[in-house]
Order: sequence, then C-alpha cells, then structure tokens
Amino acid sequence: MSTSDQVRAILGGTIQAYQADPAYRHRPDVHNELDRIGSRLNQPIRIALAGTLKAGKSTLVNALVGEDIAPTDATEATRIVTWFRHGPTPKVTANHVGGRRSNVPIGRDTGGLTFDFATLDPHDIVDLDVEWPAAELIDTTIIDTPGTSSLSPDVSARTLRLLVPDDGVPRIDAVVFLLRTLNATDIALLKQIGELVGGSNGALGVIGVASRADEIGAGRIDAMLSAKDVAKRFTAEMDRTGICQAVVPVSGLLALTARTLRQSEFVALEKLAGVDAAQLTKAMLSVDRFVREDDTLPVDAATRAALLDRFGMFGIRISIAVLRAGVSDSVALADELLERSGLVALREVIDQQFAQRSDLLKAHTALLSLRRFVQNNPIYASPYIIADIDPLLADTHAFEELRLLSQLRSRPTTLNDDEIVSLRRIIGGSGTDAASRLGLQPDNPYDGPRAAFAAAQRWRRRADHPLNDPFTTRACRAAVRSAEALVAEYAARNY
Ligand SMILES: Nc1nc2c(ncn2[C@@H]2O[C@H](COP(=O)(O)OP(=O)(O)OP(=O)(O)O)[C@@H](O)[C@H]2O)c(=O)[nH]1
Ligand SMILES: [Mg+2]
Repeated sequence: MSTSDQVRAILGGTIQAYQADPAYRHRPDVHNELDRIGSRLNQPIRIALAGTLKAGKSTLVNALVGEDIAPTDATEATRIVTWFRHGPTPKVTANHVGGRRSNVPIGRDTGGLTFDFATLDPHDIVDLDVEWPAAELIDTTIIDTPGTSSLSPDVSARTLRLLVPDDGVPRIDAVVFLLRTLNATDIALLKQIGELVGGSNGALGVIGVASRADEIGAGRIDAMLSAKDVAKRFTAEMDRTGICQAVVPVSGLLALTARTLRQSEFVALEKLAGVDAAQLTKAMLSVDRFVREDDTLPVDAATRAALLDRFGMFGIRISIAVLRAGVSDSVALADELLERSGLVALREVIDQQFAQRSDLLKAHTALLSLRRFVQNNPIYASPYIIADIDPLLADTHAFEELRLLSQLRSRPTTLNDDEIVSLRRIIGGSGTDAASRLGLQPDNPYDGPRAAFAAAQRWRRRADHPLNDPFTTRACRAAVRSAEALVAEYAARNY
C-alpha cells in the first residue's frame, strides 16, 4: 500500500468518525475541510516562490511557466499572493476577505499580463487565482508571493500567512526561496518556513535560489561563474541552517527572455555582433552609454533600450559572444541562453526534489493538516486517528530519506566524502529511480540487481561500525533500507 493510499485510508476513517459524531454531524464547515484535505491529494503539487523584496520571484514564475503572466515591478498585483493553476482558458478571480469571489478583467501591456485593479481594493483581497492554459502548470501549481521585507510588514505578513499560517495547516507542499543576499532576516524567515513546510520533523521541500545571478558580476561575461561561487557560499551558509536541499544560481530574466525570444531581437543582436569589437566594448562600458543616441551603431537607441530591458547587460554580452562563436539561428541562441540562465539546472533540482516525490510531499502535507484538524476538533476517536498518523509520519522511509537529505548537509557524521556522496545518492538525492540511486547508466540495467545487493551489504557493514555516532548509524540504516527496497524492486521486476 503506497503512502498516499495509507493517507487516504486514514482520511476515510476520519471522515466516518466525524459523520458519526453527534456534535459534528451537522457541521458542513468541518466536512468541507476534510474533503479539502482529501482532494488536495489529487491536485498538482503546490510550489511557492518566496523571498525578499524584488528578488525576482515574479520574473522566475514567468520563466518557469514560459510566458509573461505574473506582473512584475511596481504594480499592485505584486503585493498580493497569486496562485497560477492550469485552466482551459485564461481567467483571473479575486478571493476577497470574508469569502466573496469576483472576476478580475485581464489586460495586456507590452507583452506582459496585467490585472485591472480599477474596481478592486488590494487590502480587501486575500489572494488572486489565475487559471492559464500553460502546459507547465498541468502538474504544478505555482504560487507567487509578495516580497518579504522589514519595511513593509503588512505585505510580508501576507506571505508569512501563506507560508507559516496561524492555524498550522500547510497550504503549500514545497518552497523555492529566492535570495540575493544572506542576512539575518533572510535566514530567520527561512528557518520559520523550513519548520512549517517540513512540520516539526525537518524541512521536506525547500530549494534555495541565488537570484538575479546575472547581476552578481555586474554584467561581466563571467557573471554566472561568479554566481556559482556565490551559490557555493550561499549553500555553505544555508547548510548551516540545515533547511534547503539545494541552492542554485538562476537568472530569471535571462531564462524568460530565452523562452520567449523574438526574431526581431535575434536580428538586432546579430547586427550588434557584427560591430567592430573595440567599438562595441566602448559602447557597452556602461548602461548609460549603451542606450544613448549613437549613429555609428547599426541598431537604434530605442531598440537597444528594449534589448537591455529584456536581456540585461549580461544577457546582451553573452548573446553577442554566442553569436560570434558561430551560432546562427534564434533557436540555438535561445537554448544556449536558457542553459546559462540556470533555469535548466533549477528545473532538474525541482524535478529531483519535488516532482518525483510530489505524491509523498502531498501525503506529508495531508498528514500534517489532518493531525492539526483532529487536534482542533477533538472527538472520541481523535487519539486513535493521531495514533495512526504519527507512526506513518515517523516510519515512512521516504519521509526519512527526505529528512536525511537535508540533515546530512548540516550534521557531522563519521562518513568520508565518498561515502557521503554515495549515501546521498542511494537515499534519492540525485533522483529516485533505481539507476540514479545506484549511480548506473540508465541504458545499462543489467548490473542493477548486483549493485543493489552490494550496496545493501556495504551499508549494513558501515552501519555496524563501532565508532559510529547515533546520527551516522541512523543514516547508514536508512541507506540499507533504500538499497533493500531496490533489491526487492529488481526481484519483483523479474518474476
Ligand atoms: N538582471 C536581472 N534583473 C532581474 C532578474 N529577475 C528580475 N529582475 C528585475 O528585477 C525587478 C524585480 O523583479 P520581479 O520579478 O518583479 O521581482 P519580485 O521578487 O517579484 O518583486 P516583488 O514581488 O515586488 O517583491 C524587475 O525590474 C525585473 O526585471 C534577473 O534574473 N536578472
Ligand atoms: Mg513579485
């Protein structure tokens, strides 16, 4: 029985218990809440993008979706939590304080989506619901949140209410946390979020993003290289908090532009790439210089300014370098930019950490929600329901794998570096399929059973090492369990 099925079974029993209880039999609110917890198991995983003010959250939402649908910059919409879900036709609904819902007219300015707030008071809105027919949203619901900052406590509170709700019932399954710097406030917030998302048992789904990574090198061509160094330092810092599973440098702006590259932009960049190198270097010394009137350049000032808006200085430099290196069509340029933006790497991490485990993350959310619900609405059966929930939270091996994946970063062990690498791999740190766990080439499945067996033996021996501290033993035992599951999986495939 899968974990999700076990959660469904517990939920079914809980619903029956509340239907049978005289005090709750006629309480539709209570039954709706239980239905809601259940139906979320069948809905797409919910990933929230959170972080500091102007960290590039909305731009990254757009890059992930591949369309300009999250309003950026100083519009009222950036101060409101916005849910982006898949829907057959574009539709925006406002959820008002008190439960009323209303339609929000959609507008389009230069390419991007705007929401018409003429008749709406942002203070009266709990959140916005955007339905959009984008393929990327079929399996994932993305939530854009207002930036948190000490300067705007009311707006920060909206994000915190979503990420760390007063009632303790999680609204989201995983968080991508965007940071441009790592200060004490960021870390404090990250900790708060980590505790909630993973319940009291440690974070189950938090990825860190070193955002606007192209700006780190001030537009220099090696900006993303220095971004990698920064990400390394971020990772080290965040590791100490033990919260994020990974930290990735990303330029959302470059990624979005790559995914929506226009032929006219390609043509303009090609013209610039043809300019004499010394002349171009001079023209690109600063942003001011680049957008000023200059008849000697083959691209007019307005077009240059538009390029700057869409690519940033780094994006323009890197595009020109790529074109000069011989790339000659817009699709190839877009691919190259997307790769360099870090979005491909981020999506891989999201896939490994969230998508492949989406059922588990949702099951975890449901268990925490149900536990909180039963505690808040006590009936005679409450202790029995909690007695079903707690062992599942504690003993489900996949939850233990996720907890260990984050704890292994911050807690000392007696394992050497090689052992840490293969331990992380076997418990699913590089992907949850058998080949990834065993470090095998996917096209060579024949060694799988032997490798799984050897891994189980190896980790069993390592778990018994006399000098292990308790955490190391626990991690090794988890590795044994993961390896044994693979042995069983291969055996089941053969018979
Ligand atoms: N150079 C560069 N600029 C970026 C990047 N991402 C966002 N920006 C710019 O930064 C500004 C803020 O971006 P948003 O995406 O609105 O940031 P946000 O975090 O959603 O902002 P708030 O919701 O207002 O907190 C915009 O002018 C973006 O164009 C990036 O990766 N690189
Ligand atoms: Mg925003």
